[in-house]
Amino acid sequence: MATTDKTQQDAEKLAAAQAAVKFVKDGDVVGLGTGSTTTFAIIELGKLVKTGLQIKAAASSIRTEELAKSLGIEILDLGRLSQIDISIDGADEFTASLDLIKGGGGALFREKIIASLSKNAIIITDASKKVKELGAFTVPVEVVPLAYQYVFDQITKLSGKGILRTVESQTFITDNGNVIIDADFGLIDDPAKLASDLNQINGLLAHGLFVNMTSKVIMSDGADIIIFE
Ligand code: ABF
Repeated sequence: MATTDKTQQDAEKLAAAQAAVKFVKDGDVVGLGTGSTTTFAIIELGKLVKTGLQIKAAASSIRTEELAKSLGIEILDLGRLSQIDISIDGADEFTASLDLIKGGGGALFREKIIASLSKNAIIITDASKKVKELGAFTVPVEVVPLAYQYVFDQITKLSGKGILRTVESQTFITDNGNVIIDADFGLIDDPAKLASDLNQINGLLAHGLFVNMTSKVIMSDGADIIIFE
């Protein structure tokens, strides 16, 4: 049973992050995800850069970019990259077949671009993220505001129950100026099919189903590092 103790959970996140950064080599272009687990990895990379590791990075959010720069990690323009050697990111849920739900942190669009560019896409998690079937966590969907109602209605037609994401009663706006609908589809027995259906919706910029995009998931359960690949 995964721990709910924050100290234990942070220890697991750190252990997974430390295991992941071992895969980063001199000269790599590194994709940096967003979230508390990835923050541990970025801090570890910052330490390695200070001791001579030569890397450049692409960031999946403004907050990740600011953290990386503050640690002396050189940031490249994501929009000018045609390949990333290795990326390290978190997830909200993952299955043994490496299907993920991501986007709880609101950075899913740039995270998906980074994952799409990555030769080696590594996901790091504590034990609480492993599930048998995706869907207990709602699927974040980034929507261009002009298409909000249309996309909302299309999600409903797919039997999803959508809720506009707010933070302290204010509509959440992504780094890209869009909004997020958190869509509850219940347990998802065919993530690839749902991902394909969502991809057809005009005005839907990105969704949080990451299917066939992950090289390995590195999970810590507090005692061991377990690699799913
Ligand atoms: C990010 O990591 C998001 O896609 C996901 O929502 C988040 C998980 O955050 P945390 O590591 O804080 O649990 O990549």
